[in-house]
Amino acid sequence: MRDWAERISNGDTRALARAATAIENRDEEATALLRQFSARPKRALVIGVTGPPGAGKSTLVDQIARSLRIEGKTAGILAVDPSSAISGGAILGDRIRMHSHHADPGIFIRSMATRGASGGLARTTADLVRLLDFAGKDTILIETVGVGQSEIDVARVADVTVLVLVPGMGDDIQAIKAGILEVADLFAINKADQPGAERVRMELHSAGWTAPVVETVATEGTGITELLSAIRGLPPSEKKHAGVEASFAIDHLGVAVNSIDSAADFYQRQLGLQMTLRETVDREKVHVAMFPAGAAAGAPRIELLEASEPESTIAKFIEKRGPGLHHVALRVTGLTFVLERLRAGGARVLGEPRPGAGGHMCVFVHPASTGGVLLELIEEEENRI
Ligand SMILES: Nc1nc2c(ncn2[C@@H]2O[C@H](COP(=O)(O)OP(=O)(O)OP(=O)(O)O)[C@@H](O)[C@H]2O)c(=O)[nH]1
Ligand SMILES: [Mg+2]
Repeated sequence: MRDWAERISNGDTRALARAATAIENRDEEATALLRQFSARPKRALVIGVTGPPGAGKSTLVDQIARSLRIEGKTAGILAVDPSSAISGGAILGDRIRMHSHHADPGIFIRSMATRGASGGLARTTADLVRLLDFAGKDTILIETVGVGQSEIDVARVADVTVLVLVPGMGDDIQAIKAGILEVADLFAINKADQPGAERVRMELHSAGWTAPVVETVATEGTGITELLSAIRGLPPSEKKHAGVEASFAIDHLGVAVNSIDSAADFYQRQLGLQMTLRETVDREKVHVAMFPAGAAAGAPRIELLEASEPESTIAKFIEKRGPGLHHVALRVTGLTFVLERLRAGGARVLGEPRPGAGGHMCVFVHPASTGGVLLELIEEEENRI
């Protein structure tokens, strides 16, 4: 496994391709591999390119990659098509159009047909970005077709998102799906060789959009240098962090106790809370009892934790610090993005999210990063993006 990661970081294209496939398939070995990437802060510039079908996104991405190569930089390209059931026409087209790069080891291209799973798409994309970053790609380009929520999710993975528009859209700008214009940090009016580019620019302006506008003719490579410098002129980290709209709620407070029975006496009999769950989790070597604080669905809970075996982490915790607050668990929407942000900020995220009891994903953050308490982040399946 260490070997595999090393080969990837040394630029071994076959090891990289194999890893990308493992990540797409959510293989177990992919999780182990991703864990090895977590320690390293992200270095690549991630550019999202989105827009309506046929706007010229692939041609533009191809040209940007070409420009980067001339500068001596490497690139990773992820072409994401959330609409295609199987390998659709667009993806195939992309393959053919991008054929010119095939012999170049400085460019790695991966097409993803995603079968409508918008949530998984964002996660896989984020993981592939981490992979390409680890592989040392200087710039990562993500192409998505403008169909709605999926590219809004994908845009969150990107540092900078370019929305590709074309002449002739005019008033149609108003009709572009809600939320898509908002993700744009930059507008590229492509096919500027055709009449009407100025009209699009005016429409954007009069609709109150203030992001920079660059005109391009992707087929001829015109405007690419301007586009790249506009992208680089944006402050990516600020944008990215502002763009993440995660939401949080307290899920539970984990309390390490010597004996659930005696602690339950307080919570149940004296305080009057209901015990809704009592079980032993063998993997964690703990007995668990849950007490919702309130009757509403999703009410925060008190979780009592008792060691079921001497070498349980709960036993060690009590030995070191005595019984008491062991962890705070927050329920999160947008875990993928929260983790990206935490890692970028250097927080000690303990491994990769893994399935917990009840179909949710959870991951821990070390107390050294949180001000002294172990933090558990939980994402419910239905909220996953
Ligand atoms: N005239 C003109 N045609 C362009 C330009 N850029 C792209 N095209 C053409 O537009 C068509 C679509 O280009 P693509 O790059 O495949 O567009 P796309 O947005 O990736 O398309 P999908 O991925 O299918 O949504 C192709 O025939 C391109 O040659 C341009 O600047 N001017
Ligand atoms: Mg395309």
